[in-house]
Amino acid sequence: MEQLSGGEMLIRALADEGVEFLFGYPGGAVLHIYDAIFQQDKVKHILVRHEQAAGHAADGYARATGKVGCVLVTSGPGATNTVTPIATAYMDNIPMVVISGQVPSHLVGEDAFQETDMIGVSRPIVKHSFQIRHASEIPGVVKKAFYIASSGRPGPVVIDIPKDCTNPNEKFDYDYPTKVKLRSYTPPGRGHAGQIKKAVDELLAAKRPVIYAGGGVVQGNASHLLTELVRTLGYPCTNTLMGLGAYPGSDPQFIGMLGMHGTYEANMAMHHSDVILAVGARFDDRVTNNTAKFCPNAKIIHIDIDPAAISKTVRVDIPIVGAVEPVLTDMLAQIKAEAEIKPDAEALKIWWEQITQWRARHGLRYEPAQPGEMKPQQVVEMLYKVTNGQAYVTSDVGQHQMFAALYYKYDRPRQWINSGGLGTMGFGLPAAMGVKFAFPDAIVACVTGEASIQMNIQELSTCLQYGLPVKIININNRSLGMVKQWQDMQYEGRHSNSYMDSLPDFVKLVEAYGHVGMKITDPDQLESKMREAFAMTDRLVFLDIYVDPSEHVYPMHIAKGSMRDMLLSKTERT
Ligand SMILES: Cc1ncc(C[n+]2csc(CCOP(=O)(O)OP(=O)(O)O)c2C)c(N)n1
Repeated sequence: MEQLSGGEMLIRALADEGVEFLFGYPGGAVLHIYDAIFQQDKVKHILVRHEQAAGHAADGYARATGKVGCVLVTSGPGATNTVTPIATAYMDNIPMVVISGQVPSHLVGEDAFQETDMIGVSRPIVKHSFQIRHASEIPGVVKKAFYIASSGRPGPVVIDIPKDCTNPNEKFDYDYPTKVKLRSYTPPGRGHAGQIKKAVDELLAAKRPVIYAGGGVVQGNASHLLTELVRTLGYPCTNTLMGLGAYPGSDPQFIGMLGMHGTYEANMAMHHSDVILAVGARFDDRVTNNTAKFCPNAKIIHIDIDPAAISKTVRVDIPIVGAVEPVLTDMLAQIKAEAEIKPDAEALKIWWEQITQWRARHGLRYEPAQPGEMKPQQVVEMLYKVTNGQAYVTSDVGQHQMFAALYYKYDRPRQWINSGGLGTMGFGLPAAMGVKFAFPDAIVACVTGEASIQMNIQELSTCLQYGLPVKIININNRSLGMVKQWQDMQYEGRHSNSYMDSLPDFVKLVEAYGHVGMKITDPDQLESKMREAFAMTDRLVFLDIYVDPSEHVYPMHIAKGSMRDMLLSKTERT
C-alpha cells in the first residue's frame, strides 16, 4: 500500500473525491499541506485575496454545479475569516467542505500563536465538523465530510487539522474508502406513499391552488419534475428568492417571486389560495409576513427533506418528508394513476382570470425615469436583453439584489446565485469567480451595489491572476439603498449613515487592477456600453452605472400584515 504523509493524504483524498478547485490562502499551520499541493497537479488551488472570498467562491462553484465547494485556510485569522461564508452556505443549504489548519496538537489550548478553536467557533453554523487527531484519520474523514455536506439537507462541514498531523516526515498507509457508513445519519429518501396519495387528492380537488417552490428544488435537482408537475396540473407557480429558476421565469404559468418583495400577483394568489403545495421551501419570515395571518383559507402540503422544517413557522396539513426528486416522481406517477380525476377546469379558469387581473394591476410596473436619469430596474432589464437571458447572475445584497431577482427572468436552475438566507454583502464577486471557474465559457454577470462591491473588491486581483472575465454591473445609487429605503419608510427619512461619501473612481480603480472600467450616466448609452462590455469576452469589465438614488423596491410587505398587505409604490398600498 502507498505510504503518504497527512498533508499528501489530504490532497490525494480531495483528488480521489473529484475536487477540481480548492479555494484558499496559505499560512503557517497549513504549510505542509501547501507543499503537498505544490507536488501534484490534480487539484488546482485558487489563491484568493481574502479567506472570506475563498468561501464565497467555493459556494458560488457549488451553487452553479451542484458539486461540493472546497476551501483551505490557515488557523486563527484565516479560519475566522471563513465564518461569514460558512454561515452563508449554512443558511442556504450549500454543500461545502472547509479545511482549516490548526496549531500543533501539543500546543492546542495554550493560546498558541494563531490558535482559535475553529470547531467551537463554527459549531452553530455547520452541518457537522471533524477534529483530526491523527494523520491516519484523514482519508476516512474526508470521505465522510463530502458525504455529509452533499447528502440530505446539504450544508457546510469543517475539518480542522493540527499541523503535526500533516508532517511530511511521517507516512502512513493511504487507502481512500469507497463507501461511507455513519450509524446515526440516514438522510430521508422517498416520501410516505399514503401522504403522497393524500396530497395528490387534495391538489386535484383544489379550486385556487398555488405551487410554491424554493431552493430545495434547485439543490435537489428536481426542477424538471417541478416543471412537469406544474404543467400537468395547469396551476400557477411561484418561486422564492432561493428558488428562482426552479420553474422557468419566462413561462406564463410563473407568477413571479413571492414574499417581502414578491410580485403583487404571487402574494395575492398565495393569500387567496385554498391549497398550497410547498416544495423545498421553508416558510421563512421574508416569505410569510405575519404567520398568524398567513394564507387563512389554504390547506398546506409541504415536501421537505428535513423533518425539522415541517410546521416550524406555519402549521402544515399534509407533510411529506423526503428528497424532492423521488417525492415529485411519485406524485406525478400518482396523478397518472388517478387519470380519471382531473383538476377542476372551470374553477381553474376563474382562478387564472383573477390572477391575470392582479398581474395587470401591478406586475413589474415601476415609475418611469425622469429625462436623463436611469432607473435600476431598467439596468436589469437591459442586462436580460443584452445577455439573451442566458447569463449566470450573481448578486450582492440590497435593492440591486431584489431588482436582479425580479427583473431578470431565470429559465434554468442554478442560474441565479445569491445569498438569500444570511444576506451577505460581499458575496457577489467571489461567487461569480466560482461560477466562472466551473463554466469558463459561460456569461457571468455580478449585479452589485457600490457598497457591497467594496466588501470584497480586492478579488479583482484574483480575477486578473486567473483571467476571469466576469462582468460587474454596479448599480450605483451613491447610498446603502436598502437601508435608506427602510429609513424612508420607518424613520421619516432620517438617513442615518446610509449615504456613502468619498466613493472611489471605480473606473480608475478597476484599471489599476488591470481590467476595463466604464462609467455610464446617460441612459442613451446604456445599451451600447453594455453590449460593448459583453462583447469583450476575454476581459473583466466593470460597468459603473449611475441610477436614480431615490428609487425604492416595490412591492413591499407591510410589516406584521398578511401576504396580501403590500406597499405598491411611494403612494399606493393594497
Ligand atoms: C455584511 C453585511 N453588512 C450589512 C448588511 C445590511 N445591509 C443590507 S442591504 C445594505 C445596503 C447595501 O448597499 P449597496 O450594496 O450599495 O446596495 P443597494 O441597496 O444600494 O442596491 C446593507 C448595509 C448586510 N446585508 N451585509
